[in-house]
Amino acid sequence: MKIHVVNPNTTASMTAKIGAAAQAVAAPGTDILAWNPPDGPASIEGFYDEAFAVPGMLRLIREAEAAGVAGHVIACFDDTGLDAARAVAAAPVVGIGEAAFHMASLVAGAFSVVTTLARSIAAIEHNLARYGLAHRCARVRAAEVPVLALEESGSNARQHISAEIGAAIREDRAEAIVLGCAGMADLARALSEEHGVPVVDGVAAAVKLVEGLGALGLRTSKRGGYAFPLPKPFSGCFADDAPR
Ligand code: 5HY
Repeated sequence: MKIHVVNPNTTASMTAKIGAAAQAVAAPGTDILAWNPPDGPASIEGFYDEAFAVPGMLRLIREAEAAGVAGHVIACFDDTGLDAARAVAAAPVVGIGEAAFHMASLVAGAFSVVTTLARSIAAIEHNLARYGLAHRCARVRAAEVPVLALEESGSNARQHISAEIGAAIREDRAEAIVLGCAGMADLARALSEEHGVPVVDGVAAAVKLVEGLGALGLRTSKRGGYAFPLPKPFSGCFADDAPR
């Protein structure tokens, strides 16, 4: 099966890291298509960046649908544009945030999230409530690491994330940790070994969930909110995005 893993920001090195993390856990016979849009923000740090990442991400969802993928992973921890992607896709669409929350709740009574910057916390807390998992999350923390610092060799991003994980275990009584950024995908195993608790990376979690949905033949319901968009004209720079 082919799985489309879309990094909604435009940083190619992060897309490559995400693609490698996805392929590392993919089953034999699963091919990962790791893409990012050419237009949009270099990183997504809050609601404004997220808004400008969605159109480019949706165009890739449509392109991957045409390529016949078995499913899609939205590799941004805010689950950027998740509902719109599900509306335009027939295949399942899984956000790495939602996937990680569910996986963590299967191995721990309470988990904490460690994300990048404090400005990202509100969207994550909103999603936890929307998914009905807020009661399983002890706290959403920020390591105060800019997203693109995760791409800089020699940055002390990992140390900041590790310190916040230690605080979560001590202060929140977190039994598991969710890494709150797709750019942390390569850190989960080492951080789990360092701290002795499950550390969930949403990219890996989402890939396995899409494989599972595919194996069960479960695709996005096209009734209700995820029905295909109605055909209508779109104007200006969105003319080619019009539903047909
Ligand atoms: C992400 N931003 O996973 C989120 C994380 C965040 O560019 N990829 C991004 O900090 O909101």
